[in-house]
Amino acid sequence: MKLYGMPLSNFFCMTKHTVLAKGLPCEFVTLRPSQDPDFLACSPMGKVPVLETQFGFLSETDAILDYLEESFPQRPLLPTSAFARAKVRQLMKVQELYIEGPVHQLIGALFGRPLSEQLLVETQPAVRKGLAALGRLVHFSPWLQGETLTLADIVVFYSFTLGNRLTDLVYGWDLLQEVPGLAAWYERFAALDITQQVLVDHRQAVEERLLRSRG
Ligand SMILES: N[C@@H](CCC(=O)N[C@@H](CS)C(=O)NCC(=O)O)C(=O)O
Repeated sequence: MKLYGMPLSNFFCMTKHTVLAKGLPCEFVTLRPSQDPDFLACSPMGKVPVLETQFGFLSETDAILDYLEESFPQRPLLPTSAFARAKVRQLMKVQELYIEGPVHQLIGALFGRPLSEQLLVETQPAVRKGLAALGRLVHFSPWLQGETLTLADIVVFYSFTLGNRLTDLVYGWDLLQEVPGLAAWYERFAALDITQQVLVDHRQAVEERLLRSRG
């Protein structure tokens, strides 16, 4: 397999972490998103990450993670019961739609672009609503939904990693303080060997991007 994307992308980091956690043979190829027709044939929206499999190309992180879990059930990242699996997916969806979605609107801050007053005013309450929903779904025992680390931990962690950088830049706001237990869980996940490996490149890419936007 080959995984295409760039370390700056939190979605790429989620997918890379999953591949490494499962111990799968995979080449990581640095590639930027693009609207080039050749790339659109592999990723219909021109986004990264993209996974190249023996059957063809796959984009959209949740679809890629599902494919990896179903194809390589060793070192499982989803629980066994259908209901527990659905709860993991529910949490991933809440993060994607109601936290990542609004926070991602602030991405211009990383590129030194001005953000509109309306965006600044509307984003914070939207994110607070998403954080409150997340708070109703997590247990921190010690992972988000129980004793076993799941895809939800991976997705939520990297979403907050970039998201918190953005809200800190824009509002001086630490999202991890909004849900009791979230900051301690974040530190626990950040200490994992695989996370450290993925974060090295991600943090460097974020700092380089910020330097360029200020330069
Ligand atoms: N819904 C997509 C989102 C992926 C995404 O937004 N990737 C960004 C990089 S973090 C990208 O490719 N952006 C380029 C674009 O939006 O054209 C997924 O789940 O994979």
